[in-house]
Amino acid sequence: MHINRVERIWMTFGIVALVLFLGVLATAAISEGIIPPSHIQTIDPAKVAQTPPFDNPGVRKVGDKEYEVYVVARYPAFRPPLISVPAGANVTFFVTSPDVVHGFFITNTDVNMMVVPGWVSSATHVFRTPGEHLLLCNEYCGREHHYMYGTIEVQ
Ligand SMILES: [Cu+2]
Repeated sequence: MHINRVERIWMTFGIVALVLFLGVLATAAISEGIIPPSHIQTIDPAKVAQTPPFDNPGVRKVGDKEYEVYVVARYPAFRPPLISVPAGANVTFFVTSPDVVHGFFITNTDVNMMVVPGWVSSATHVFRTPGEHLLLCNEYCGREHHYMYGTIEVQ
């Protein structure tokens, strides 16, 4: 098969660039120990339903204006679907998935995490004003992905 000289140069450039970028990515990921966003907390995805506190997901008051919210993202819904927290409190979300990769995005906040089976992703947020926020899965997880949402009610 004959390949034009200019075409060959262009293909070589593309392949070298691809290998170079993958090399940089792999080197950075390995040397910096890059992992999914979490407290480096792991969980057996097959036993999420039996593992406390994910066996009973929901809101826990852990101190004065300190809350922890445990959420299970399981296709095609979040458990619990409605999360009520007070305004002005420090709210830490702990999210895991027993099945596939999901997203955990709370509208009008900077809470936006990938939820990977086997890991517990966490983020802390203070909701300043009362109101409602939509909780969305923003990682395509299956045919009913667009039904995967919840509500954060700030009182
Ligand atoms: Cu989804």
